[in-house]
Amino acid sequence: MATNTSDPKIAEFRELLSKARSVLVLTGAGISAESGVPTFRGEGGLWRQFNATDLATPSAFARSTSLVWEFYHYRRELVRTKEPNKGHLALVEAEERFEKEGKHFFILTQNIDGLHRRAGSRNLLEIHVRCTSCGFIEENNDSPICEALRNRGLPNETAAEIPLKDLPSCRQCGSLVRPHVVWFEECLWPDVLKKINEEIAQCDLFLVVGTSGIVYPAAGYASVVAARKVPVAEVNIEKTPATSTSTFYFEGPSGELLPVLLAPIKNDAPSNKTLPLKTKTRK
Ligand code: BJW
Ligand code: ZN
Repeated sequence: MATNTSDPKIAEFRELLSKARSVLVLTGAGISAESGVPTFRGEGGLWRQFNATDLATPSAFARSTSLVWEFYHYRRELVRTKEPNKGHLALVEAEERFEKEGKHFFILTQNIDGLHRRAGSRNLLEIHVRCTSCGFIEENNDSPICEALRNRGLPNETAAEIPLKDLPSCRQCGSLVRPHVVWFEECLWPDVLKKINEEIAQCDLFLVVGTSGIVYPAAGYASVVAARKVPVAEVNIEKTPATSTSTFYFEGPSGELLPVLLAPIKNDAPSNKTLPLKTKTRK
């Protein structure tokens, strides 16, 4: 169904947005899909024969350190070549506008591709490696991160294991470092959890963009917010478990939808933009 900013559901959402005092946005891998970053699930989600649950775990890192580092090296190098898309940029513009109006706009991302930060969004935790021995955390933008990983990690080839001593090491104590991300079976850091809970408790509009909604704890946030009777809007190219509890479901690519959904209501709204989009509102 073709639609634009005068589509009733989009207009209703935009009206709510214009009145909101505290907007929380949860983004997942889908927001970066139009930048060319593969999502975890679906097409392009597998790396070699593995999926995220096989490799993004402390036990996989302990057992197959070289393999897990190859996986992260591949993704790390890939995202360096990608640029933020119109969805990331629409969020930056909305954040700036809200701040100017003395209102609150916060992005909670599950992504580690850095594209929100590169687009200009603030309030993002961007830390890259952590020492497995002394715990030192370092932002590391080296390419490759170590010589042994140069030209490694290609999805279609299997290579010899890299000895631990040649994998990325701590600049403080020389021990092995790991990606500083939350793996399966690990809890989010307490300070991050505290901030998330504050944002969830205070938001008066929740926008969920490009996440499959199956990995907890993030998968539970839409229903927690909906239980407070706060409107939840979902943007996704397909339905997810969150769709049934969402007030609005906007079906389509976030790079096309977010600029329309988040555009200012007065003057410069792109009101004649036409999109291939299906919308529905749930009561
Ligand atoms: C578009 C689009 C476009 C495409 N426009 N949209 C059994 C039952 C319930 C829970 C568990 C269980 N067993 C274990 C658990 C807990 C586990 C979990 O939830 N597992 C599930 C698989 C069931 N969770 C955890 O372990 C978490 N920790 C925890 O719970 O601690 C307590 C605990 C301690 C000890 C034991 C057990 C529990 C931690 C989870 C950490 C997840 N980390 C990862 C990897 C991060 C590092 C890395 O990047 O490598 O985070 S997993 C991976 O999934 C990544 C993502 O952030 C996360 C979510 O994925 P996301 O972003 O939603 O991407 P996709 O690919 O799934 O979806 C893309 C979406 O975009 C799709 O919907 C598309 O349609 C859409 N899309 N193009 C708009 N253009
Ligand atoms: Zn160290």
